[in-house]
Amino acid sequence: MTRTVRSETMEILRQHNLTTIFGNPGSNELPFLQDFPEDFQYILGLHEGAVISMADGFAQASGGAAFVNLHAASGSGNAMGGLTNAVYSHSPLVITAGQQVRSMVGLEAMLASVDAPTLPKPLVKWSAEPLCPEDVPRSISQAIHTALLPAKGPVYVSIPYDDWDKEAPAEARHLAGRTSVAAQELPAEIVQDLVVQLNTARNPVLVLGPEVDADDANEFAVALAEKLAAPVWIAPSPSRCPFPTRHRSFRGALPASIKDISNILGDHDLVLVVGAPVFRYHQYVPGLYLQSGTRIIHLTGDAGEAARAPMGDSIVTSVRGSLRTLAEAVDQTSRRQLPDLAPIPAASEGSFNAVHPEAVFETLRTTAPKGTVYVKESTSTSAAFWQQMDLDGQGSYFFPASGGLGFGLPATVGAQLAHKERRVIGIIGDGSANYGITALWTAAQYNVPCIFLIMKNGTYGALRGFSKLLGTGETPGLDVPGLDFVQIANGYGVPAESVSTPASLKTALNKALESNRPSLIEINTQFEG
Ligand code: TZD
Ligand code: CA
Repeated sequence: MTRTVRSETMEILRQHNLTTIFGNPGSNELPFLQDFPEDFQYILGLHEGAVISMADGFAQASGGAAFVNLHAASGSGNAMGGLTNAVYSHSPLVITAGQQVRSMVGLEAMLASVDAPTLPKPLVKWSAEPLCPEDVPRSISQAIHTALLPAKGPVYVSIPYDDWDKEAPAEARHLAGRTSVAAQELPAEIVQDLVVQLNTARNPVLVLGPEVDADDANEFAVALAEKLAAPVWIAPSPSRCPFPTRHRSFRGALPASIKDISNILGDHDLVLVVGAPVFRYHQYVPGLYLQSGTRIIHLTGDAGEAARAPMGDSIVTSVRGSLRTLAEAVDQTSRRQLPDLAPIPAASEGSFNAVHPEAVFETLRTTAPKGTVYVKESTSTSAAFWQQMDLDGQGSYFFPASGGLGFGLPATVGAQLAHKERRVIGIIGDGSANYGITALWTAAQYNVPCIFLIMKNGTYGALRGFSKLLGTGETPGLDVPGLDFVQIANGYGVPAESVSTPASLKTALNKALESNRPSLIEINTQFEG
């Protein structure tokens, strides 16, 4: 049987375990999907924003790559917002898009993607349109290896649809089985130097980022913190939870302003930042980047993060490998162990007919099983979340890594597709839900048993917070009244109910946990502006 560009490509995908395809098709993509192999599954999303974020949630929860197939420029354009998150979560998304037939791109026929590789730049690591059909399989292979080599991230390949039936070059047979590995262990002399600095620091502190969790290095972070008896902060604007939140070292998520961070770190002579940028600021509150007497050592797998940091000494290395090595090599400190954490405070009372966000999270903590995976996209409730939750273990928390809304609801579906054992609960704002709402349909049709909690406070709460910070007062476009998520969910085929008290939330949550279908709970929540 002659090997076609299509069959060779499918074999490469199969060898890389990329047999789940997230997509939304158009005419340009149908020839790729023709003769769809039985060992592959196609997950249809109804809008490309949902497609890309489902794939992102799937990739992050599974720890592997995810394959995406979009429709030319219009489909790729719809996915661009989601792509901003995938860049900063270092999600290895292998994104392909169908192109018009080669002979009709130049004359700009309908659905030709003019200068296709330029479209997703600068968001992707690599973007290409193979110069001839014979180079399609190798380009797909290059895309996969590029996405997975450090720093991981999304890539994009545009493929003219008349390429798929062409005969593949015989030498393409080398592609499917090949491997590429980054061996980035720290050399002994660097380890030695780091160990001396950590052993002799007077008051060291750890700042841990999402890459610790992505690299499954959480246990080594705990071991290092215990040997140093050091407090641990999660790096600002956290998109993952790299450290158990009820560990005595845990201090919470760092605030995201220049001034607040240097104030907190100013108590320490040595700051070890691992697996995060230095730093991912958000609110602009100017001040010192770093107080005198504080030094930063920065370990990251991302050379870009190392290069753009405004202070500190960076080492580009494997986060997992370096944390494991350091946890083993540093001395057990003679400083006193840190005291136990104070007990979690009781949740604040909500008002009549509205649950306080703290009570939502308290209910989750006391009702959902251990090992539950949380995807969160409710922007005004972060403080309540970190105060109330008890997160432990790798891969238990995901938040849009670049703050682009539309991640949460689809990523809940994608993460649940990756997890057979762990239940995934999406905590989604009534504003955020709308950017990825069509993923409800995918959850219903593929019977993905995730649970969506819609935090309905009627407003873009975070923006009300920002309007205070910026002194902009009452501006238009801040409220979102008149949304009925029970009806919306029913329309997409997901059973739903609305609750207004912690007790009814608990009942609804237990019911959702017992069912093996997706469900949505709309929670009337209180907004404290
Ligand atoms: N559009 C997109 C794609 N991403 C964004 N981040 C915004 C707009 C701006 N934005 C924020 O940064 S937070 C927010 C918006 C609109 C409000 C989200 O409201 P919510 O959550 O109801 O989801 P809270 O808890 O009420 O803040
Ligand atoms: Ca809201």
